[in-house]
Amino acid sequence: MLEKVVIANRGEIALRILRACKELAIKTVAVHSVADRDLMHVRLADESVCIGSNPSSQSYLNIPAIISACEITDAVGIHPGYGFLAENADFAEQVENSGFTFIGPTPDVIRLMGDKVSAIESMRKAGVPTVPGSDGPITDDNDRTLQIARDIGYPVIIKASAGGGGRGMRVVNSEAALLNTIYVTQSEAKAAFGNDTVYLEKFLQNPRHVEIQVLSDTYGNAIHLGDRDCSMQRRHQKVLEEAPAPHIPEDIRREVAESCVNACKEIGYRGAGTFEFLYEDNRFYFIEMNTRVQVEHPVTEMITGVDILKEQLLIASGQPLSLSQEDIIFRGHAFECRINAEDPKNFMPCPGTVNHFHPPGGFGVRVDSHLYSGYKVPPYYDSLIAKIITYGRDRDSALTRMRNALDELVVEGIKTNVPLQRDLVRDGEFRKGGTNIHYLENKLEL
Ligand code: MV4
Repeated sequence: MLEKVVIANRGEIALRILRACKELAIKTVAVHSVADRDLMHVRLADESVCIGSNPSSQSYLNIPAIISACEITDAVGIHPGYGFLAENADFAEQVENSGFTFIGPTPDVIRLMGDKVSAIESMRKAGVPTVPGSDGPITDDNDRTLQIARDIGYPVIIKASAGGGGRGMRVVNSEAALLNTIYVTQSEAKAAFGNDTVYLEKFLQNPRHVEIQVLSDTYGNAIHLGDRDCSMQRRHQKVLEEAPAPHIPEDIRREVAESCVNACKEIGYRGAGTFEFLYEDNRFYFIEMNTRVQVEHPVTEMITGVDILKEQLLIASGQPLSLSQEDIIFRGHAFECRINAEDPKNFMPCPGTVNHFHPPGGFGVRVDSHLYSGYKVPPYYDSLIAKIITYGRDRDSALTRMRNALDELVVEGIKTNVPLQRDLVRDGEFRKGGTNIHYLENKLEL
């Protein structure tokens, strides 16, 4: 077992990593910025190291400082959480070259999935369903490009291979606009990512965002933990997630999940990962893979009983998966509401002191949060302050618990999006299940 681990993150996920380490009797080192001295996990960790000033670039993205903290504390592994350096292949490589364990996939696999053209190609070869498209980079053979788009039919979407998560993409509605849009997307990609490779896909107009959680060990074993629906989003920020994704035929659900397990084996995946799909008209289309633990992992934990953070640590310790696919029993339904320190009307961040925090509780209610009364939300990082997670034997009971949990929740002193979440869980269409990626933005426009 890993003896001591550096937690290279902050906020709720740092606390989540710390709790998993404590269950496995792994010692913990919190690394933090100046403003984050008073974070809950810094108090609870065995040791802590201040690694730099408040901007992320000086602290949570400061690779030499994090590796130095690992060295001076005699830690053996680094957990990157999500965001920051979690999907930075160069970081993973430097961690391993310094003799430490990166708790995640190998640098090669992170790099392969970071390049969307190569990610999609390896998935297609592994039998994962992908979006009809250019099947590789767009070349300078314009006649060929025009023919590909004609065959697929408009609208199409041009995406930067180095983009992802909604960055560097443009929709094209007609042939007249295709070549110019490709040129503009290439130029922007070159400026933003230093890489002008772009690819083309059929543009799906009203899809849902459904993703599959996987776990793989270093011995060629892989399993899936089912799916999550993350369609409720605004400007690529997820707001409310659930597992399982509602109203998907069981045979289609199983087939896509099994294709993900096969892909994990083909690419030599290690650790926890997520396959992102668009889902439209009963079909799944792979778009990207995330090589990290995700914010919304708790909904999967609730319906499977598997502690994903603990599994990450066990896999990184070199242990074979203790669970086989037959051991995974999907039971009930779970929701997660993300609570952000932001203005509920204009979504501007609202840092400040939380004078009073009262989390909800009771059967089937889980709160993943680093908040406490008197905690000061700093202005330097993202505004997620809590995740309210509810579980029930079916979707309705999990949703009833969420309505009640949000009514119990008290966060005073700063503005939060709690009013929006209270409204959403009472929304008629959402209550039916299966709303698409545009639903929230359309609702907010009214
Ligand atoms: C798409 C798409 C429609 N068709 N690809 C946005 C984030 C990035 N992960 C991929 N994205 C999209 N790719 C095709 N071929 C629509 C989106 C999209 C989206 C996807 C998931 C969640 C929210 C979204 C919001 C807008 C657009």
